[in-house]
Amino acid sequence: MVLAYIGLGSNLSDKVAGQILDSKSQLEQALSSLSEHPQVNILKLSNFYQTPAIGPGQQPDYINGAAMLETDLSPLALLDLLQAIENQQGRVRTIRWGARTLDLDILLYDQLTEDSERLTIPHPRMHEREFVLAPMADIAADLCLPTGENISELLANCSMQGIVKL
Ligand code: A4P
Ligand code: MG
Repeated sequence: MVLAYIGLGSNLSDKVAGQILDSKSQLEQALSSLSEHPQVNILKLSNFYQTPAIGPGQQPDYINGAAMLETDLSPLALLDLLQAIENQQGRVRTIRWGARTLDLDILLYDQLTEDSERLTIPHPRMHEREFVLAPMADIAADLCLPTGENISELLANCSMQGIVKL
């Protein structure tokens, strides 16, 4: 079993099974799908935050959060599961960093460092993003990245990007 941390984000609503889901409900639905998987156990969930979109053009604010999971899925099998849940919830990939109904990223997978075609772990931009570090600090403030950097310190040194705890 390993401990993995995932980042959750949404800035579009969508229809799932005939129901309109707003961004917060998108995250809740994704967590519910994850928790139904026999090889995933959600141990901790952060607060949710409303965060200004980083990316091209005018986009709605995001809702972001983070979760700590216990799993025996390999990193790629976990990525496949996250992408299947994104697709199930109407994720359409257009431009990079464009608006999306649901984005599920692997932030950390134990102390693994990986850089392959489909997967970069730790997530390459997590150390500089308040919308990742603030939820991570809720569930793993003392955790260190494989680089030795600590979540609380990274958050304290991160430029404030105007996020609001819900
Ligand atoms: N991939 C590589 N490493 C990973 C990983 N650790 N976890 C690959 C998940 N996927 C990983 O992802 C593109 C490809 O990245 C995948 O096919 C996978 O093989 P994607 O989800 O299709 O596209 P993306 O999310 O637009 O790309 P990217 O570069 O991962 O974007 P980021 O850096 O995650 O940024 N602003 C706010 N406020 N809140 C947000 O959550 N998110 C983004 C996305 C931009 N602005 C945001 C937010
Ligand atoms: Mg992504």
